[in-house]
Formats: sequence, C-alpha cells, structure tokens
Amino acid sequence: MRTLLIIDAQNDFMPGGALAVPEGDEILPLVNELQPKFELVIATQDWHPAGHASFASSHENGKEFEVIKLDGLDQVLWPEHCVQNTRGADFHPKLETSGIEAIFRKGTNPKIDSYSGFYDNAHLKSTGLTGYLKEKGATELYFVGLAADYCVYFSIKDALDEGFDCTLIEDGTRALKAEDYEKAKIDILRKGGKVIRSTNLKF
Ligand code: VGL
Ligand code: ZN
Repeated sequence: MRTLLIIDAQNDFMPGGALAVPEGDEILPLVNELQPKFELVIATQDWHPAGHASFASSHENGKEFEVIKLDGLDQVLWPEHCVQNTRGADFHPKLETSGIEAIFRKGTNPKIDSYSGFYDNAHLKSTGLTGYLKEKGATELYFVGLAADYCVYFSIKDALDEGFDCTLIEDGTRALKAEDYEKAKIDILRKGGKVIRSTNLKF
C-alpha cells in the first residue's frame, strides 16, 4: 500500500522559524496536492521538551551548529526549536492536515536527539512507526518534508533498514545544506532507495 510520510512540516523549519530551511515553505502546495493520491498519509513532528540536549543553549559555551560528542554520538548543537506546545512546533498553517491519519512525535527524550521518525539517534527506542505501518499494510513509502539532509534522510535510512520500499520526492523537500543533501541522496540510492520528482509519479 502506498503511503505518504510528511516529515516535520513545522513552523520552526520554515522561513522565519528558529531553524529555518531555505525555501522550506515552497514544498507546501505540492505536499497538499500529493496527499489525496495516497491511501495513507502520516506525519512526523519534532517535539522537544524545553532545555533539550540538542540545543546549543543547554550547554555551557555551546555554539549553534557546532558539533559536540553527546553520550558518544556526534551531535550538532541546534538553535532552540520545536519546543513542545509552542507555535514553532506547530505544523505550518498552510499544511493540509485533515487527511493525516496519525502523527508520530520524536525528540521527546530530553537527553537524546531523534532525526528519524522511526528511532532516536542511538537507536535505543522506537516510536512505533514501523509497527504501525506494517499493521496498516504499508509497503511503499514516499517521503516529503524537512529537512532533506537531516530528518528526511534519517527517516529514509531507517525505513530502508526496516524493509520498506522507499522513494524520496525531491521537489517535496528542501535541505539545510546543499552539499549534505547531495551526500544523503547518494547514500539513499546506494542503500536501495529511490529519488524522483513528483512529475514522474505514475499515479
Ligand atoms: C531536524 C535538526 C534538528 C529536522 C530536527 O527536522 O530535519 N533537524 N531537529
Ligand atoms: Zn529537533
């Protein structure tokens, strides 16, 4: 069954937001247009408690976008973003949400970051998304949302590992950094995922 996964289409990742992805809002008309073509539409939501360990402000002398070691893992220190129950964590007002059947929240553990919609960055805890999708009979997953080089990329990697057929719809995503996105795409293709433009969708 064909399923659309909308990753983190939240205010803080849009222009003007705390961790803005350039042109992030430009994906919204396409994301809305695509939804009715899918039998199942799911969204993820980055949902951090205040003082989350991924925020530069949670570390003494922490600088935004610097990479540190956090419990043995590389961690980019981000601006404070997607804090639970703030406007920045809300879906963008232009995102059509009436067809979204379920929302999976991630990044809720204060001590560990979670880019993927499936697992935290240390793969300690699952969000339950794999089980949900399997129980629903979802086999082909199509990905849109933000950011292409972080949460979209990490979600696709986990989904491929979980045995799903995965396709990234390129014009339905934007990256924080173009060069990281180019590397991510190469890795997705190498692992057996597909990268297409929406005009090449055959349904
Ligand atoms: C994201 C960095 C930190 C994302 C979330 O949604 O791509 N990036 N938290
Ligand atoms: Zn985050």
